[in-house]
Amino acid sequence: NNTFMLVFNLHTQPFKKGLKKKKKKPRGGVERGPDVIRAAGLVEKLQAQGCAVKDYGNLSFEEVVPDEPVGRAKRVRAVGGANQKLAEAVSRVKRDGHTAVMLGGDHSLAIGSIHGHAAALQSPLGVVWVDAHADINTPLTSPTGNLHGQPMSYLIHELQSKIPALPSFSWVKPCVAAKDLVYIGLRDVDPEEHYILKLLDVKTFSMTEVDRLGIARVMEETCDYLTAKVKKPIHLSYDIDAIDPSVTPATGTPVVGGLSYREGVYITEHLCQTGLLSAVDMVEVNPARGRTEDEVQSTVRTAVDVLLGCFGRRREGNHPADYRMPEP
Ligand code: 6HN
Ligand code: MN
Ligand code: MN
Ligand code: MN
Repeated sequence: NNTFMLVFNLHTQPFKKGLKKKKKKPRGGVERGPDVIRAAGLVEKLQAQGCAVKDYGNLSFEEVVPDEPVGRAKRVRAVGGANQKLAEAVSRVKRDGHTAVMLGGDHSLAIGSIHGHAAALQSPLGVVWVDAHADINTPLTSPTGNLHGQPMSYLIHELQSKIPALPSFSWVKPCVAAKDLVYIGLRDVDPEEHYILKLLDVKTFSMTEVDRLGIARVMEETCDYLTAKVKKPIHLSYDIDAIDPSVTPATGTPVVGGLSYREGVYITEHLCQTGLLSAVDMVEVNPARGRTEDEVQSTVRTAVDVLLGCFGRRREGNHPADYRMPEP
């Protein structure tokens, strides 16, 4: 059966100042995503559906102090160094022939995750980016300086000339062609990002297209588009904020009008059936952003169900291939 590896934890956003001062016990930020996803039983549930899982544990990263902003870009050295480590780990896992699952942490981990995945392949990969956001700001277009809004810009060949040299980023080489990227779920795209998407003619299924076409057609077109010439391995980068905040509120940058739970799960059921899914990021689950325990649990359970869908869970039901009914 399938063999999978888990799990990396990468948090690249600064710890919120003042968190410690609050009387309420701090619940941790986005760096606690992997542990709450584990606590929700991800590994056991994957095993129960027939997957061999190895949990590689959390990667640990060095704090870099000071890590002064470079232009507007924040925490560049920490994020660059952490992603280099992540890229090497992902490459190793891919070379061993496993499907890689990266748990975040925030979306800046896609730099190392996709880079490491691409480095291990002999051929190009396709990227399916499920997100309310395009995360394709360059360090120079970013309105916030947050690196979680920028990962795709470092990875796209066609943007290479627009990326300034940054400390701890010299190892990053573009590894994805603009035509091998598909977005699903967009609804909060910066003007500069919109310009980039149009300039590079990137395939996008914003929430408008999800409304117009329905998720089934969006997924058919996504896979037809990515596999038109050759069947490429697919890297799924899934930001939990793609799903509507009524379902997954515990995330850093929620945006109204998102995917339903059913659409969110359908995406993974469809990608699983292609047999091309080669690596998955699940990012931006932030337990500290849930206002109640129910909000946290709803977010985490949805993230787990999305991942189970990537690895064979079907809503019609499943049974092991060797199941035999008990004889009376
Ligand atoms: N995410 N476009 C904004 C920025 O800061 O560049 C928001 C990015 C949000 C990133 O969580 O997907
Ligand atoms: Mn984030
Ligand atoms: Mn994102
Ligand atoms: Mn997002």
